[in-house]
Amino acid sequence: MRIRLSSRDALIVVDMQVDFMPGGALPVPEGDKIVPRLNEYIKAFSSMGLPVFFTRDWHPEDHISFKGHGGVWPPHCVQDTPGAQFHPDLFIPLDNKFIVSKGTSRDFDAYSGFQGTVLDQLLRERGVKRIFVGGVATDYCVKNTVIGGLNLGYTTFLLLDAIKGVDVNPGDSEKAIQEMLERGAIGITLEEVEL
Ligand code: VGL
Ligand code: ZN
Repeated sequence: MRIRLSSRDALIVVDMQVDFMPGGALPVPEGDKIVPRLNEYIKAFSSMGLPVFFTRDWHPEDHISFKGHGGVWPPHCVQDTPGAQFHPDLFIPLDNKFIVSKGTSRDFDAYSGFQGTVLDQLLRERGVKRIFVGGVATDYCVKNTVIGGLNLGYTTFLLLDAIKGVDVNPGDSEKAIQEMLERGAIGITLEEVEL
């Protein structure tokens, strides 16, 4: 498929934070390996004047998703800590970029960038109809953001060459990809985008 980007497109980069990278608190294996490809997408969208959205997990230190506070995850992406920062090599455009924090309240978790955030409102305000989603983790926040976007009526592209999963159980990421595609997401790679 050939995809020509238009003024109604936006890129969504999911949770490319230090704690989700190898060596972090909740590492996604090879999560750092997708940074160069994501940067290519980011530069392509940005150079065309298209908005780029960066979601981030942004938890209080006693967040409900943490072990000992009712959840299953090790503490991660605690607000204003080094682990919550974006990967240092991730390209963050100066203009037309938006940072969307999620999971910011103690008693509420969000795997989707749309859950409890202004992401949908920001996209709508800009007339965005198609979203292109990459980042981590394929089997959690990427999956839920893609499904959230589909449910809200966005044409949703899954960037197959710019996602990585946790795979708590082997095969989780592959299953997540199949589910996203079955629900209507369109899987693409950068080669299919006309630059
Ligand atoms: C995520 C587990 C816990 C994610 C966030 O970004 O995929 N996974 N919090
Ligand atoms: Zn989290």
